[in-house]
Amino acid sequence: TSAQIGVTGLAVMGRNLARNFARNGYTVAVHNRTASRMKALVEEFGHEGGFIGAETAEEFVAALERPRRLVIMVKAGEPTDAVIQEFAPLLEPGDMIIDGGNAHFADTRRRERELRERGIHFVGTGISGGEEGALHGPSIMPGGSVESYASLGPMLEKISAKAKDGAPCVTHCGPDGAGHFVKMVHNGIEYADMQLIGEAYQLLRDVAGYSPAEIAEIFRTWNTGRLDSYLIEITAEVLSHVDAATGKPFVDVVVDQAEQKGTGRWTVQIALDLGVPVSGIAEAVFARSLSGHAKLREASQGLAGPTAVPLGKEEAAAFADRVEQALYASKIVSYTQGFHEIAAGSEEYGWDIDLGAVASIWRGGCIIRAAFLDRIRAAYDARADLPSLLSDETFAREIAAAQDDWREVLIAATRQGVPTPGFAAALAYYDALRATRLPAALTQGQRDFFGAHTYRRVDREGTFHTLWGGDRSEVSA
Ligand code: NBP
Repeated sequence: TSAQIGVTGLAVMGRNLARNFARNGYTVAVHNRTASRMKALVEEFGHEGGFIGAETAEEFVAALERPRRLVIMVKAGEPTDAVIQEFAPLLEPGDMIIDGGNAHFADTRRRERELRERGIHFVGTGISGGEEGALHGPSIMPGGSVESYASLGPMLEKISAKAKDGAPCVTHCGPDGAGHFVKMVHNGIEYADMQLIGEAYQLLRDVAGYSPAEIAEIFRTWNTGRLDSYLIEITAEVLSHVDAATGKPFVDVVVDQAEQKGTGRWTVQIALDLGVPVSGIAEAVFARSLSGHAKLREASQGLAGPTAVPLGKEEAAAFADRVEQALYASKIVSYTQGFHEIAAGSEEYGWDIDLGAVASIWRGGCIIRAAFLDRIRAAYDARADLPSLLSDETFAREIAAAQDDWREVLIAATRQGVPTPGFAAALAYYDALRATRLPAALTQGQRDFFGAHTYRRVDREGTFHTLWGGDRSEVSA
């Protein structure tokens, strides 16, 4: 017998992905640099389905039916290149290498180009959902050739998460690096979502005066409404958890320094290159890095500012409702910014990414799965060339209804000295987009003054420069 698919790299992700394929009836060849991991997998889970354990690269490749489908699940970066170099010489034209790691899309583009020259399809694939997702059904974002998707698509659809309407959470995002790009922005949006939830928590705690257990209940209630999502659900779980050793709320015994692995940072770096304002995602990345600057924070403990005075009971409940509005409005803005980045990447690299399909495959399996994504899909289905999610009538109407509360929450936060960079960046983005005039006109004037960078006028075609150092007359530039 031969295997329909092979997985090399059998740490948590690869092992669970291999089991997922096997549980869905596929025969899976399994391989790992250190063979003991492979043996442990076959020993422990061999009963779950058809596994073919391979100790060497040659055995592994020989076990695969042709054209071969070979999934790499190793640590992203150099290990991925090392594995490609090991296997590519053993493959034949038409074979497929699927990289399911968290690769940078630029690396994926390079690898795809190099392998294409040898006739091998390289399918950079974003996989979200952590180890549980890998086992029970992740959200899958493959790039690569249309041809490779014709062969792989049905298998990926089988092992993927399914949305509530039964649709598989996988779509061919576009050629070469499109899948990893979409996964990168997914993670950026995840950062923003988490930051906004964190700010909502802090406001409910410091301004409203609720305990973590009470806030958990509030999040549980929110989770039955339009904020229904995995992240809100787990937030309630984390907040209601009590530390066994001290009896204190778990959230109070954890060091408040957030870590990151880099995909959020990439989202912002690439957005800067593409000229896309993802201020909400950027604030989320910066908020994590600020939290980690322990010495800087220590040195700043004496700085002046108000001490938050918690509200009374009735006011607190009303305030919590306002925070829900602010959170929802800010969330719409984060997704608006994230989808703008995907649209810009798609344009820059000629990927032709279907934004509605992306929203659709994030509805299940992944960390940002949420009822809300149905609405985003509907917005793009109604109008594929939607200039921005904020141009969608439904979202615009919801923000219109939320904006007074959104502003009130930020006023309260500012007055009480509670940092809310995510909420504030989202509102600033919204107000800047709405503005009929921006101070960018002044910026242009300054640039023309110090650098003769020229400007355009509102009333005439052309480019102009004012002779600032002379008689200040205007000349055509
Ligand atoms: P790790 O990222 O911890 O990688 C461990 C695996 O890489 C092991 O199988 C290891 O083999 C192999 N490996 C390394 Br390290 N260097 C190698 C080399 N030079 N040649 C061959 N193999 C090498 O595993 P993971 O947490 O399962 O993640 C796998 C991929 O999935 C990563 O790219 C990750 O970013 C991505 N991802 C992870 C998650 C998650 O929740 N963990 C979610 C989504 C995506 P060994 O056993 O011989 O050391």
